[in-house]
Amino acid sequence: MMDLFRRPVLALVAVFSTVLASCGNGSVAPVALNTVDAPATVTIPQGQDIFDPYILPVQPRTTITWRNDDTVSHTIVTTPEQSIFLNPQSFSLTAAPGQSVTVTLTQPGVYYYYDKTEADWSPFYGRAAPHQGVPRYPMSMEGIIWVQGSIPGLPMIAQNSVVHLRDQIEKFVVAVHVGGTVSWTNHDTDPHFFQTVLGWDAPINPAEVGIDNLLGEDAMPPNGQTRTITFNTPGLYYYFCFTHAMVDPLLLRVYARKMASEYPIAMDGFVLVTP
Ligand SMILES: [Cu+2]
Repeated sequence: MMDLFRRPVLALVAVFSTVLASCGNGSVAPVALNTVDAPATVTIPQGQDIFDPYILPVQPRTTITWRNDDTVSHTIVTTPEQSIFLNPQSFSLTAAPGQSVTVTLTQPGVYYYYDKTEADWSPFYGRAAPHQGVPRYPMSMEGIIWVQGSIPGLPMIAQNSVVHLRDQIEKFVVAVHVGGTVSWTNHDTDPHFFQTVLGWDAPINPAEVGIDNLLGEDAMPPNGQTRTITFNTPGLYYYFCFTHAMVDPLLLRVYARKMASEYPIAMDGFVLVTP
């Protein structure tokens, strides 16, 4: 039993060493195995073109591993948008079939990355749009790493909106300091109905904050009306519009409903609330 358990760990050490050796700095750093904490690993399962889990929360200075169990190479690239809370460090990696690649992130914030061989960056949407025919269409091969911690200079107020005549949330990620507020102005002519994505463990969606109240009759009324929520619990809030998107019950990931005007772009977003 013990031997069976140890074998994958040793295999992982070999992969780590290979990755480090291929970095080109000429020396192989010793690998310290942390047997206490769960490893921060994102898996690329075979033939699905997804990153699993979709959202990975980690502490600063964590080394994150992407393990490619697929039979083709995948790229792992931060989207071009950068701010103090979105992609504060950029990375660009390629994981060959059967191999693992790692990156160590020190700066707290949300890292939004995608595979540029399976999706295209759309500046218009600020989203990675999936290529036609990918196995999980309309889901694109993208993922979120959330490095927890405070971010100096974050505002107490953030604004977002529903775009005029589109089933689209203007900004995918907004961020406020704890105690701050986020306002959504609905510039569309239809109402929209916001709800948090259920099933994630804290610190993702760690508290009832009222987003789910935007599911009700008076949710996001149209024609320039605004709804404001105060966020008193730090965390990463993942939400979507119930009428224009759905949640995959296994991946806990939002995807666009076919009738949504911006299909395949999903009507979803994140609110980062930092301590
Ligand atoms: Cu909607």
